[in-house]
Amino acid sequence: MKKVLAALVLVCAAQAAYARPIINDSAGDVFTGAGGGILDILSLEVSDDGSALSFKFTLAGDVVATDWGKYMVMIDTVPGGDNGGNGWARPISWGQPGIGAGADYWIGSWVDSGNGAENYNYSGSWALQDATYTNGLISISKAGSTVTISTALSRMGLGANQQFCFDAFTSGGGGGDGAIDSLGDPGVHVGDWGQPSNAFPVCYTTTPEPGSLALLCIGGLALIRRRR
Ligand SMILES: [Ca+2]
Ligand SMILES: [Ca+2]
Ligand SMILES: [Ca+2]
Repeated sequence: MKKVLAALVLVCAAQAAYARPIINDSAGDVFTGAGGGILDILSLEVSDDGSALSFKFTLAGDVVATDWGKYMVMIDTVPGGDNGGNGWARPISWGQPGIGAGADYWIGSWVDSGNGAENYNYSGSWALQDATYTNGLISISKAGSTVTISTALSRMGLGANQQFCFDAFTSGGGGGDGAIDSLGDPGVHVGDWGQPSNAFPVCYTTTPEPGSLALLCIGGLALIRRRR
């Protein structure tokens, strides 16, 4: 019985871990103090419930008080893709060695002018597929020092229990501004506004088949109760 319980605890803990991984980044790893911390990523929380996928940035500054920052996510879901550019044509590349590497999706967002977000897909060239101001299949909100972007797993061609890799960035309002902070890079990522850079990928696995582990947890707990 103890073994069953131990296994159940592990499974349920795994389910909880799937739900909300938080990836931390260094504080102060930006070349400029412009914006009072809005360009400095402290952490990013990725989560999905089997259909909706969200990225929640926590910054070192107040994005409501100072709202000119840009928040972006570069995503690699399948072999191939763009290894040298992105949907906003900023000087930011996936830049990973090896066959098949390359960005497939690019989320770009802003928190001024009423907030907005776009999701681009790469297939030979970058094309806008979703935007807050067109089909509404992507959304964004901000509060205090957080920015949350939500879309659907299906809009990234993803399903249950699939791994994808990504990096998240901050930038300024200039079209040539690069990645001032990179979630995956603990050091100062660029030394100037327009300096080009490559992603430091981190990976995430979507939740297993909807509810399967949750059902196992509930079923297991019921079983234990009955036996007691
Ligand atoms: Ca940082
Ligand atoms: Ca790819
Ligand atoms: Ca960083």
